[in-house]
Formats: sequence, structure tokens, C-alpha cells
Amino acid sequence: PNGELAGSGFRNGRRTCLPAPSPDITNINLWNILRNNIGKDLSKVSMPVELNEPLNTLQHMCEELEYTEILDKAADTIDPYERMVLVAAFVVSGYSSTYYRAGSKPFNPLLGETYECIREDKGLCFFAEQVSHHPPISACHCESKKFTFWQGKRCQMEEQILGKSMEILPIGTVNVMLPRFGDHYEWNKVTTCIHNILSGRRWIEHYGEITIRNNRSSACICKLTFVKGNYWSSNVNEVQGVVIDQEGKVVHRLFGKWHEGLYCGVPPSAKCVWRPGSMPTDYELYYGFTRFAIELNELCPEIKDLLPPTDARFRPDQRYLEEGKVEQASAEKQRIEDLQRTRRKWQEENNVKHQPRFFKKVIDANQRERWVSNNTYWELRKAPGFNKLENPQLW
Ligand code: PIF
Repeated sequence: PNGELAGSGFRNGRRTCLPAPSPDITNINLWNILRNNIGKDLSKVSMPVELNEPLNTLQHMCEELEYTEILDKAADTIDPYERMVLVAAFVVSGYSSTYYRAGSKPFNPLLGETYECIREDKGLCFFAEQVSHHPPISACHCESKKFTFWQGKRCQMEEQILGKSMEILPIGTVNVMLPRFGDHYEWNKVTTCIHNILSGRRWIEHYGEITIRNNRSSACICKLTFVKGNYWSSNVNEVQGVVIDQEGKVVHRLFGKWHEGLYCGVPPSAKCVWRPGSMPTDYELYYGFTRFAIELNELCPEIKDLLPPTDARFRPDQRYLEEGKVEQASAEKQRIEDLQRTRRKWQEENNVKHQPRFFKKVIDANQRERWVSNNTYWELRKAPGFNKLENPQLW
């Protein structure tokens, strides 16, 4: 019955496999890297390219949109409590693709690097830009007929006791608007922890609380708890939640696992609201990517000439890694990072402050920074077209 919510079955000619499997990284000594950088902010340390997967943090934000059919369904749901249940399922679904991904980290985009993703099958247009380098901040915006989604995301990394694990604390809010009901949902993200970064089997955990609010209506809120478990207990990856009405009464109960699915109600009569799609064959050899992730960095001929040259698909070190050419990838990563240092030095010496091209920073009523689209990306792409414009040269 929930087939329509189970993954994106529609493939329409996109690639179903990466060109090369992930490289063998047993010779990389993370311990040395961490030891040489004790006490340092790890986002300021250049990591070997072999630790990366061939996707960057902008593409990661796009990955959170794999299950937008849940939002489409929410946009067709009159009951505000049921709608909140669906939004909650969408929030949880955004974590599912991380399950097999503890082995590598995303590329850190260059300042001004961009990424777009048009999915006719899902009816959405997404674009993103790296708006700050230190600290790394990525911003994105996505339009569809039935919803708008945007977020600005900064990750603070904290190493726990001598590299046993690493916590990633995301700062920023995620937003979804459903114009049909005038809803504006907002929520925070939970902490992500990578266990055993130095030895043993690496695994990922998400824990903490998420509160989803609708800024335009106080009819209900949703509280989700990502339970902190441990490797041996059965509650690993567990999520529990409640939709609470204005009087504080629980209207719906939610439970499940972020890598397996979310249910609404009380067992045995609970109904499934979301379940992830199946993994492609040999996913362990290919960075643990889902089918959707495999498609993200594909450079389709139809869009090649329409993309800005800052698009991640053109970034040479990432492309080399995807093709399994690790030495070239490594050399290119160093070259490109040096170019960025030169640009930064020039800007500092000339008192020039970097201005993001497609996003602007606004300060909200609570004095928090927010990154919102300046509505120029698709306009410029259409006319005059990025190939007729002056673009930053990042590599
Ligand atoms: C480089 O990024 P890396 C550094 O920022 C470097 O300081 C900079 O030089 P500059 C380079 O230009 C950058 O390319 C470092 C760091 C980046 C993130 C945020 O890609 C997301 O070499 C992290 O990496 C999500 O990465 C992590 O930060 C999920 O990309 C796992 O510290 C880290 C991650 C540590 C991972 C540990 C291993 C786990 C598999 O001179 O301009 O400063």
C-alpha cells in the first residue's frame, strides 16, 4: 500500500552505477592526521582526498530531498495533524541515506562553488552554493509545484576522546513551505556521530531532539527524539515522536528507525508512513551510495552547456575520484585549494569581502543568521545564460 512512498522507482535514463568503486584506503593513517592536528579545528585541516566520497556537502543537502513525494502528499492533506505526520516522515527520511556512509566524508566545496539538480520526475528544481569557507556554510533552495524547501547549514565538528568518535553539530534551521495551506514548517537538526573513526568498524549515529513548528499556525507541533543507543542494543537508530495539539494533547504517536521506516499509531495497528527504497547491487563497493546518490554527480549532456562553470560536476578532483583516479584527484585537490588560498589572500589584501552570488544572509527576530535565495539563479540561467556571463573561475 505504501509503494508510492517507497523510494524513487522511476529511473528515466539516469546512470545506475558509478564509473569506479571506492579506492582502498587502508594505507591512510587517520591517527597521524589527528595527532598532528590536536586541538585544531578539523575543518581547517586539508584531508587526503581518499577520505572523500565523490559528492560534496551541497549535493548532500540535495540528497535530503530523495523522498519529497511525502511533501507532495502533505500538500494534498487537509487535516493539519496528518500533515504534520507527513512532514515528520520527510524529516526522518532525510537521514536514511547516511546509514551506509560512515566510510567517507563529503568534499568540502570551494567558496562560491554551486550545484543544481533538476528532477522532472520529482517535479523539483534545487540549487545550492557554498556561502562561507571558514566556517564552512552551505545554502540551498528548492522549488516544486507543491512546496518550497530551503536551508543554510553549518557543521561544527568535535572530536571525542582521542579520536574514538567525532560529533558533528549542525547549526541552522530547515524550512518547508506548503503554499496551499500557507504553512511554513521549521525544524532543527540532530547531532551526527561517527563512531570508531580510528579503528574498528565505523558507524554513524544520529541523536537528539527535533521540534517541528508551523510558523503560520499553532494548531500543532511535532517532537521527534532520535534515541542515543549503543552498538549492542536493539534501540539503535530508533526514532520516537508525538504530534501535540494546542492544549498539549498527543494527537499522533510516531515510531520507527531512521534507516528502516516510520510508523504512525500504536502497534499492531500502526501504519507505515515512510520506508526507504532498496539499495543498489554492490553498494558496499561504491561508497554505500543509494540509487539517488549515484545520480547526483552525473554530468548529463543536456545540461552541460547550461550549468555555471562553478557547478560541482565540473570540479576536477571530485570527478577524478569518481573515476577511481586517486593520484590525479589528490594533485588536483592540492592545486585547487592553493588557488583558493591565493584568491583569499588577494581579497584580504584588497579589503574585499566575499559576496555569495545566489544567496543572501538575513538576521531573524532571534538574531540568528539565515541564508535565503536572492532569486537570481534560474533567472540568470535562462537569460542571458551562464555561458554569456562572467563567472568566478574556481579551478
Ligand atoms: C579542506 O577541506 P577537506 C580544509 O578545509 C582546508 O582547511 C582548506 O584549506 P584552507 C581546504 O581548502 C579544504 O579543501 C577538512 C574538513 C572539511 C567539511 C565539512 O575536505 C563537512 O580537506 C564534514 O577536509 C562532514 O573535513 C564530515 O570540513 C562527515 O568538509 C564525516 O574535518 C573534516 C572531516 C573530518 C573527517 C574525519 C574522517 C571521517 C571519515 O587553507 O583554505 O583552510
